[in-house]
Amino acid sequence: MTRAIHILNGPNLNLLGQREPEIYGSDTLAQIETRCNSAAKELGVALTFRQTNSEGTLVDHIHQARAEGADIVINAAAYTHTSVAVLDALKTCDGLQIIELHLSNPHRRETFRHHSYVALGATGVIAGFGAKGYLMALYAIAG
Ligand code: CA2
Repeated sequence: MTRAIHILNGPNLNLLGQREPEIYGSDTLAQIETRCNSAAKELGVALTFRQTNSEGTLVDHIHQARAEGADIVINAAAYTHTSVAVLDALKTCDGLQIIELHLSNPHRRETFRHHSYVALGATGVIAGFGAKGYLMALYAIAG
């Protein structure tokens, strides 16, 4: 059976490439999505790539990945540090691989970014490698 992977992106990541390139790089989310689609083809995985600015919709996206039995790569952005709802949704995904992803390394930044709810539900974490981290996560799951 073809492996399915959902890459889920949280709030403000739709603005990637437009501000703070020194922290988040200059690639847009659309460019990252294009690269992920090429890598998914190479790896023979079915990829769904999503972004939302709302917490409830991010929870819905996790539920949809779970319903499809898809592994999850999640950059929950600011909800990483605040959302018990996102953690609870991830914890329902028994048997699925979950990679917490960040473009920057939150541990080198403000202390409020040092705690992650997502990490409590994740198989592993990739942080600090910029846009390349998305491909690293795909290869970690399916390579
Ligand atoms: O490094 C990451 O990927 C983060 O998840 C990004 C979040 C931040 O709250 C996390 O601590 C770390 C912020 C995403 C905001 O995206 C922007 C995109 C363009 C311009 C400004 C912000």
